[in-house]
Amino acid sequence: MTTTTTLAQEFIEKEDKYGAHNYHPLPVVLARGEGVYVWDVAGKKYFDFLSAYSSVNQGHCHPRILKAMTDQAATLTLTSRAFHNNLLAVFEEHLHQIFGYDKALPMNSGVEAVETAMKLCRKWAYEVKGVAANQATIIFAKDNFHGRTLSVISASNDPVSRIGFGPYMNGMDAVPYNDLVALEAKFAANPNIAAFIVEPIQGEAGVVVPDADYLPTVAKLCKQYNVLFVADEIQSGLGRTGQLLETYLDGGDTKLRPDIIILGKALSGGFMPVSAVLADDEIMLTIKPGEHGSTYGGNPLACAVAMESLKILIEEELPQNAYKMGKLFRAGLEAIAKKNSLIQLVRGKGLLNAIVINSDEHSSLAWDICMKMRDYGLLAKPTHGNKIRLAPPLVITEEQIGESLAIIEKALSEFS
Ligand code: IF1
Repeated sequence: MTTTTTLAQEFIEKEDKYGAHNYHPLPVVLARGEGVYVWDVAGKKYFDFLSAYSSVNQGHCHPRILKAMTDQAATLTLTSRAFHNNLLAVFEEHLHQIFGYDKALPMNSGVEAVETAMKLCRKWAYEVKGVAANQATIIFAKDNFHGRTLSVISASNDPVSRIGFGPYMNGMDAVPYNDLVALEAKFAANPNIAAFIVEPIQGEAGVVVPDADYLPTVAKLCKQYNVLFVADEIQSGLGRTGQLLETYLDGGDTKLRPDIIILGKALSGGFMPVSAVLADDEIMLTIKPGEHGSTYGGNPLACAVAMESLKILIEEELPQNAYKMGKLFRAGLEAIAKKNSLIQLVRGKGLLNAIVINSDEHSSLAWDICMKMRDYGLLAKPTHGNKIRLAPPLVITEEQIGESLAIIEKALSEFS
């Protein structure tokens, strides 16, 4: 038996009546969040194993971000970029100190930052690489997810994101993910390639971790063919996978330095849309005054929130916690998988994980399991039919991992 209270049902029906039907949410209506927990309108408490798609890495309503936000909201929120504000410079310097790129370009949503990176890549191709006007090509990986704008869905091969929204933008091409031979073949065949834009781990595709040599070789091939290596770390970055950026590849000598890094989501710890593109001068300075921007990009409120969000990640050692808790969590899932054949596969890194359910992509089983987990107090969402993403806030403790595994096991046991 599933339980959706009457009060929740009222909100769901009203949203259905007055809101666009561009989502199909799990039937739960949330009203409050704190740390790893959220509460619904009836006061029922849940573990949040989605973290707003890796945005609330710092935990819901982190008190330090709340304070930074309310202090700044009472002081100055928006100036536009027609004038300077006294936080943008500090935020940009902060990004430089943490990530080591010459410059940052702040935007709001993730997809805007992806668009910004694409514009930088094209400009760089024309002004630095010497590609003839309007000939630049950007390569993407198949099964990518980079957002919802027309140009970004032009680079998508997901029919649901794409079909019915044509005509699509030119100047893009795709290669299978985790396929270095295909990538090099593209690079060798076309001298007009500006960039390869890739997710270090494919999120929407169901948490696909590429082979260990994939990203290092991508970096090498990009250098060899004078192509920009662009990492969309919007979901994989900021501690989620057990390190500050997934392209750090567990540190040491293997640490990569993509030409462009795209950040979003957890950059504001879930408080507001804040994104940023990081690059060195050779790339960033190809865009001149007036050529790109956004009314809200770099607003002082966003700068205050983002700086505090970054400080928390580092000071609370959240990437390290994600690494440790992720290991424990996957070991627990593997143990459940040994007893319960419904889990076909456990995959992921840090606290970006997924289980593949032993059913075909069109069965409702993964959805039904998520409904059961909901009833037992844990929220997760199926993706691509038979995969369930499991990605709690990075502040989760060992004890909470244990409790969560017990809920997952109990829910699964009712289907086997
Ligand atoms: C939705 C997915 C996750 C992203 C990467 C850019 C963006 C995203 C790597 C755009 C956004 C989203 C958006 C959200 C669902 C979610 C998602 F399942 F669709 F793929 F996280 F896995 N690059 N990811 O993952 O960022 O413009 O949304 O701020 O509802 O569409 P945005």
